[in-house]
Amino acid sequence: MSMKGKFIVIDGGEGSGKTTILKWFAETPFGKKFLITHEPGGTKFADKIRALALSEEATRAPAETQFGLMWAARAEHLKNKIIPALAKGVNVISDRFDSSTFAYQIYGQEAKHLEELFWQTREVFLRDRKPDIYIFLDVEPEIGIKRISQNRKKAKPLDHFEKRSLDFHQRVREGYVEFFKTVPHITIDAHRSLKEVQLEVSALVRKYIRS
Ligand code: Z5A
Repeated sequence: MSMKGKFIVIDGGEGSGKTTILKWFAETPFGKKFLITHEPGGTKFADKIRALALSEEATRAPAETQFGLMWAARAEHLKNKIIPALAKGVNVISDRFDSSTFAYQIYGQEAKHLEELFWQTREVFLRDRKPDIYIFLDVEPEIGIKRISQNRKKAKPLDHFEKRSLDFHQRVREGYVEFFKTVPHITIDAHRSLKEVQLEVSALVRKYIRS
């Protein structure tokens, strides 16, 4: 089966702006042509797994549990939403993907023993459906956390990952840097104003889709 659509992932730590930027992008004339989706979740069943993974009860769940839940949700999302769109020639952008599992479970939750299993699972689950490019919105955890704790509390309560220590979020950032040594990616400096980051993301996507 030939895959015509391009598969782009946008990822980064807390408050890097992914969600805000994708919401804006989805409303632009260019953005309307994309399937914009997110993880964990993206389908009805994957959203149920998301609810489990982010529930209070999961606060103390070990990395192995979260690793399994995230990959289960991803398999659903990929098979039932992403692959059908790509096959129809639709370009897909996912807010978070396997880069988040590497950063949060293996680095954030300190489970380096899962690293080999991560790459094996990635090969078996994604096969020829690996993202074409990852856009990494890089921001210092201190700054990202400040953004979400100032602006987000009322609209959407913080989940148990967001409530973790600064050390956790620093490890997550290290995890992203490590992951991106292996896959095609573009790093964007997300310390700048939302407008600047937004315009850079949009220009990059445009350039990438045309190339
Ligand atoms: N998780 C995992 O552990 N393993 C996995 O495999 C996957 C996920 C896939 C839920 O994710 C959690 O699941 C997540 C990782 C874990 N844990 N946490 N935390 P989610 O995607 O549902 O939630 P999130 O990504 O953390 O939150 P978010 O709302 O999507 O945040 P964001 O995209 O990073 O930021 P934002 O909502 O766009 O922006 C936050 C605020 O900052 C907002 O008020 C903006 O206006 C402001 N902002 C953003 N950019 C700027 C700039 N440049 N300047 C000033 N202010 C800004």
